[in-house]
Amino acid sequence: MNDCIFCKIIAGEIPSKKAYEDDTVLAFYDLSPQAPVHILVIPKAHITSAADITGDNSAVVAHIFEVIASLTKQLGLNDGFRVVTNIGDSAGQSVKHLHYHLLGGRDFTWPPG
Ligand code: DGP
Repeated sequence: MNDCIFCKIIAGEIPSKKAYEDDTVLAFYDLSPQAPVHILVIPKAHITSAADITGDNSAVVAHIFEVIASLTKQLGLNDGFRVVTNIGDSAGQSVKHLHYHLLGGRDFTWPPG
């Protein structure tokens, strides 16, 4: 996607601080962290949001959660962490490329705002 910020980060056209990368998944630190640990985990294939996950593209989502589990162990988030994905404007999705926010290093309230 030509105008997608996250596709540009994947392509290396916009710099990012990487936490993990393989052939299908990239994890990088959020520019505007909302917790001591705030990493975005994204598929390299452009999927607009979790509302666009189908049987044809869902394998990468399972892999994303494997990456998240591995990252949290590496980062020592043993007391807990939160994974959030915003879908659409009313949920506050500002970048229309599927991404999972991995947040940790502090306590979180429930329900979220
Ligand atoms: P959301 O609001 O759920 O669509 O989250 C998008 C997140 O992406 C937001 O927390 C800020 C982050 N973000 C936006 N642009 C960039 C960027 O160029 N680099 C990095 N590292 N993060 C970005």
